[in-house]
Amino acid sequence: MTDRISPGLWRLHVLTDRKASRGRSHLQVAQAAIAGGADVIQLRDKDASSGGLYREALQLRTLTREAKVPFIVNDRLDIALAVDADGVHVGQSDLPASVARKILGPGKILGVSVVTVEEALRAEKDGADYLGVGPVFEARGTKPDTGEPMGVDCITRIRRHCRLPIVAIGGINADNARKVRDAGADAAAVISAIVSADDIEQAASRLKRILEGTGQ
Ligand code: 3NM
Repeated sequence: MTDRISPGLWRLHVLTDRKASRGRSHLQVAQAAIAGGADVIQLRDKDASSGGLYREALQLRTLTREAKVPFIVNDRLDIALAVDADGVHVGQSDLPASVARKILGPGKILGVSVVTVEEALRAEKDGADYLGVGPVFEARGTKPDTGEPMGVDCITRIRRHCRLPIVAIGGINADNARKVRDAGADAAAVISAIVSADDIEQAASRLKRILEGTGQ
């Protein structure tokens, strides 16, 4: 694995979301986010047909390969494998992490969403490379089925018990990104504050600098 494919070094995960992107395609969003410094692009589309998602994933694979940016597919292990993505991200109600790891093999990245320390430890045992932790702040605009915001304490708690990189998610923007960093998160995964911005590149660049600790 190259350094580029080391989740512990990633600071800004940008997740695509068709509905939040104000008419821009996954490809347009990803291009602008990469120009702004996104460390990893995650394709997330819960509504697309398999054929449609495959074609968009292929476009993102070409883009991210040329840009040397890792590419993760949310939930759809079949699509991740079909386009040779760098990995897959699964939630607690998706394919179990242990099964995803078995199918992916050892060379791909596996991210797992967790809320509790128990889930975090199980994900680690099941072969996760990083943990998605959230919702830290209110996120029901982009994930209607998500739970109550847990605040940054959930990051601190999981950080104390688990060594895997923590990627905070849920309502993260330029005003609160510093809090998740200070709480011990290695990275943030962001949808609306980036994909809904007038200038996606600028929004990504600002968040990246905050997460790196070089800007505000
Ligand atoms: N997962 P935004 S919250 C995709 O809590 C997702 O696991 C969450 O979008 C979780 O940056 C969320 O717009 C949505 O709040 C994040």
